Amino acid sequence: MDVVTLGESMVLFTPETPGYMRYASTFTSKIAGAESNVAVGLARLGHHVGWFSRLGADEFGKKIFTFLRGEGVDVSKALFDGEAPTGLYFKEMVTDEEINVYYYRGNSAASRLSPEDLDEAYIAGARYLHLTGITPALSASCRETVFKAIDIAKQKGVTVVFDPNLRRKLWSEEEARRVLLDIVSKADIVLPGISEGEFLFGKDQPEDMAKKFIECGPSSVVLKLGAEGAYYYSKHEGEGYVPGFPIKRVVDPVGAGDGFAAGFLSGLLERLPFEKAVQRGAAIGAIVTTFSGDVEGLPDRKKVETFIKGMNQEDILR
Ligand code: KDG
Repeated sequence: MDVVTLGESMVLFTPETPGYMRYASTFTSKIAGAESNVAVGLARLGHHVGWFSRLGADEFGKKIFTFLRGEGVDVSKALFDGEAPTGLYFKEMVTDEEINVYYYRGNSAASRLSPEDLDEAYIAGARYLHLTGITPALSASCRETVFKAIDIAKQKGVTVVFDPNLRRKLWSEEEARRVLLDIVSKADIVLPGISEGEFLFGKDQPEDMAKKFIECGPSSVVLKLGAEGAYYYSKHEGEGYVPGFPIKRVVDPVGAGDGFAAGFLSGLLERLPFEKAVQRGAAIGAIVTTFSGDVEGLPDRKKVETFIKGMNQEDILR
């Protein structure tokens, strides 16, 4: 397996009309979840990727399972939990600028994920273990699962890639800061957004902030700078800025970071120069924002290569 990831996937409901959700009468249902978004992104690029979590033994759990399997993600380690439901999430697009998310995931099946659910051989067989800061926010057992997965990866020489993915609705600031920093210190590569860097270390220039991450332990950090692109610093691969890709209109920014992670990991898997891997991440992050939904815009290989070359941009930039 190229990449193994774990974490909660949910059914996402989006009102079909903009405005406050209380006035919405029809909703579209989609699939979401940071880690499975990354898995779908990698699968669309042709990589072997496994995702697991606990799903409710309900229709929504089956919907997620079927969808991810259809995308070519290995779901053989996913578990169905008859004692708790699949989590749900609603994305309210009040205006183009104001997007709110509402979670219905407390005590979900995924929040019952526990260290005993981990298959050591499955993790050991991957080149990369991808984790986000959402999972440790879900419950104590989820947090223990994340730390155990990291221990397994480290023992087996699997590279740990961590996206802090701060979700303030899920836990207190103090707890989030403490736990996220603990995971950063154990990860090999971290993929924070600039605002997450500010949350963890205070306001700073990207270069200085990257150094603070590196001082914690990882060998590489890629700081996502939104429309500005990214700044990377790696002990072995050097440092530099990668410019962002201009797009005409952001339709839905949610999931861009996961697209970035998928593109970046894909570049590493293909042993592209580090800068090119970051560039692929930035390109996919940009493409994703031009589609509604968290996984809908994740491109296949041809599309991302065309986008990076800047050919036929009119077809892609909407
Ligand atoms: O990164 C996008 C995710 O935030 C979204 O798909 C849902 O996993 C999710 C979460 O916890 O917000």
